[in-house]
Amino acid sequence: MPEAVVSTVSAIDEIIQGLSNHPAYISPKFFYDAHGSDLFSQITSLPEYYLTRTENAIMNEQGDAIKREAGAVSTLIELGAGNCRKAQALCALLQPQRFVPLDISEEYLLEATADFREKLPGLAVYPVASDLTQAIILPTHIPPERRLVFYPGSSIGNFDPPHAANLLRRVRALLDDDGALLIGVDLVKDVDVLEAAYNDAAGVTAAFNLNVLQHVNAIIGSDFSDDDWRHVAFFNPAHSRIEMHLESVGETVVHWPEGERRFAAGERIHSENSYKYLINDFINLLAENGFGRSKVWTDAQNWLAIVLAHP
Ligand code: AVJ
Repeated sequence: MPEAVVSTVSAIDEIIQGLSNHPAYISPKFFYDAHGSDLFSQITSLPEYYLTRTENAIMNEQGDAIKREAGAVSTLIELGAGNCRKAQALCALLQPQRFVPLDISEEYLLEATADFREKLPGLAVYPVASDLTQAIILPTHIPPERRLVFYPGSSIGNFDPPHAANLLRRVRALLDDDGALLIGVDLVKDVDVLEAAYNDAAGVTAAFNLNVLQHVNAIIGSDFSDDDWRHVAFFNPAHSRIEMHLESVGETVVHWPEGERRFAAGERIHSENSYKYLINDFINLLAENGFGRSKVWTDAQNWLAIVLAHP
């Protein structure tokens, strides 16, 4: 299969702009080339990465309640669908007529879709390669009635609060008044638990973080070498977010065809924010952005919440 291509003009410009900035940054959406998506899938079963298993446990436990609250669903739309495994269970529960998975990694999405169609034959699946920082465009034949947008995994945490608000408004605009949003959000908790989830002993998160440099090399033709960088992740309480960075081991110059960037030893590239919410703040964010009525389910430790939000 050919390498998935996000080498649009906007991706190239965006990466060069981020690398030229002080401090340098790379958007976390560039983690997800096919290899990055695969590494993320491995992260979801790490012992330290409580998010996925906690969310799955809540979904399994609250299946009946979710079904009751969601009512009849004609189209399930999943944002950041990845391997589409969460939606398989949700489709079995809610029995929609069609499933529209959106993901930034086209190659990975098409593979996941093939697997999904084998497991749930009968269901119409329309995969859409889509960058959620841009306008969300669905195939025009998807009826507007009774849509459920599913945004699991606390991926909303990648957006800073104003951008999260903007995304929620754009999701609201996809829905009729009979639609709903089912969203997973990671909650503030003990710092040691949070930091362990992003510094796993097996080093998969480090490999995931470093892989973004290879993806950037493929997009802009730069010469990042893994050996020059190390993974750094910590909780920043002032912003209530996990931050991931890539830290230059020594002094390094990174070149690309039309430019370069010098990094001092210890200088960092900011590669991800993962916001952690207080549940009430998140409910308020929903309410301020078009979702006035919310139902919340959480686990016994209050580590993660699943919210069903109605317009
Ligand atoms: C996919 C954004 C929810 O923030 O936990 C996992 C990505 N980064 N380990 C997260 C991620 C490092 C993940 N999200």
